[in-house]
Parts: sequence; C-alpha cells; structure tokens
Amino acid sequence: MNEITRRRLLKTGFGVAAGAAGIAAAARTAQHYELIPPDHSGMYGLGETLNYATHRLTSHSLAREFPRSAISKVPFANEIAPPSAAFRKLREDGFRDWRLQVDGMVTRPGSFSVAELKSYAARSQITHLACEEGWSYIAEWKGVPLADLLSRAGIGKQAKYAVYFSIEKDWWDSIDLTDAMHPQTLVAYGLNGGDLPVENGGPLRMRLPKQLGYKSVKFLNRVTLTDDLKRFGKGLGSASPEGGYTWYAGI
Ligand SMILES: Nc1nc2c(c(=O)[nH]1)N[C@H]1C(S)=C(S)[C@@H](COP(=O)(O)O)O[C@H]1N2
Ligand SMILES: [Mo]
Repeated sequence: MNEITRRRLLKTGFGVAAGAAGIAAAARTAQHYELIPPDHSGMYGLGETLNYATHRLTSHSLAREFPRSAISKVPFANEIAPPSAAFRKLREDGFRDWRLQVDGMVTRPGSFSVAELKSYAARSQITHLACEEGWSYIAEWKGVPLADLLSRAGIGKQAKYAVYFSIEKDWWDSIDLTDAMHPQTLVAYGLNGGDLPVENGGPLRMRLPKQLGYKSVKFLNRVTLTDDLKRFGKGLGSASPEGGYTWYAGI
C-alpha cells in the first residue's frame, strides 16, 4: 500500500473514532482553554487536538531516557534526498561555515557556528527515535538545549512558537514555546559519542524525543520565533500537515 493511501486510511480511521459527541465536546473545551494545535480541522483534527491538549496539561513530563546498554547497534538512518551542491561544499569544508540563525521575535537575533554551539554547556540523553512508519532506534544524542539558545537570543514577550528550518527546503516544522523550552529539546550535533553523521542530519538537527521522528528536522539552519504560524508555508505550522501528517506528533 503506498504512503498516501495508508495516510488517507488513517485519516478516515481517526474520523470514525472521533465521531462521538463526547469527543466533540472535549474538543470545544480544549479550544476554549487554548489547547488546540494550529492545524486542527475537521474530524481528524479532533484526535490530534485531544492528544495535544492532554500533553499540554502534562507538559513538564520527560521522555524516557535509557541506560547505555539499550543503545541500538545501528542508529537507523532514514533515507534523505541527495545533498545539494551547497551542502556538499559546506561538508567539504568540515561544516566550518554552517550557521544556525536565530531570529524573529528575539531581542538579540544572530547566528551560531557549530564550533560555538559545541563550546556551550551540553546535554546528552539516550532516547528513542520513532518514525511514524513503524521503525525506531535508541541512541545517545548530544547537543545544546534549544531553551539555552533561545535564552541567549532573548525571547520576545509575544513569541508563541519556534519555527525551524533545514537546508532542505521542503523540511521545516514548528513547536510551541512549551516544547521549545522543554529540557530534552536539543539542537543536536553528536550521536553515540561522535559527530552527528550526515545520514542522521549532521552537522545539526533538531531533536525532540517527545514527538515522532519527523519533527526532528535534519540539517537545521534557522530557528525563528513567532506569534503566528499562519505566515509560514500554507499556514499549518509545518510542511508535514501539508502532506497529511499531524502538526503535533507527541508520543
Ligand atoms: N531535513 C530532513 N529532516 C528529516 C527527514 C528528512 O528527510 N529531511 N526525515 C524525518 C523523518 S520522517 C524521520 S523518522 C527522522 C529520521 O531520523 P534518522 O534518519 O536519524 O533515523 O528524521 C526526520 N527529519
Ligand atoms: Mo519518519
């Protein structure tokens, strides 16, 4: 069964499951308390809304961290598009010129090199990466908490979401500030004791162990804070909902 068909089925399944009047009432309550995700719509939106709302109410919980013995033998790398000429050039130079730009609703916009990021206090965590397609692996991730970078940049009072981009144009996503400030949300540059391999998104990727793998955008080069996701792409908060995935992919 191809991807699109499988996702259509999933959507239909959610629609049927969300048909109960009780769920509709719960979704209205969620909306009232601002517990709705930005891409909510129709019946499918109700299922996602409930997941988002539940997670918002327990937003300080941590994703499970594992012992070293649980690390998977192979950190399974999902297929990526062939790298662009611009990426190959950056790679040849050992990513010396790679920049992570931080802008939008921050008081001190600027950019970080990978070396700068490595000089800041690091966090390492052994967590599970789960792809929506059914496979997963456990690895040790090392990086700078996104919260620390945003604090350095100065979070503007109006900021509500962090939108983040890849050197791959079709990959961008966003999270609310609760997830952006979560201690396990990392701008990761290391995997299993070494540099983050290109196959896994090196030199930098977003790493969000509390959401499905597709939110962990590889080849990260920009984070911007905003109060309105409508300004980006088709206004659904991410490239993923444009292709049928939910914006909020909490697990
Ligand atoms: N830029 C970019 N980020 C991406 C992807 C991609 O193709 N390009 N794939 C996503 C998907 S669907 C998953 S499941 C994870 C896979 O991460 P891994 O290759 O380390 O297993 O990366 C996510 N981030
Ligand atoms: Mo995935």
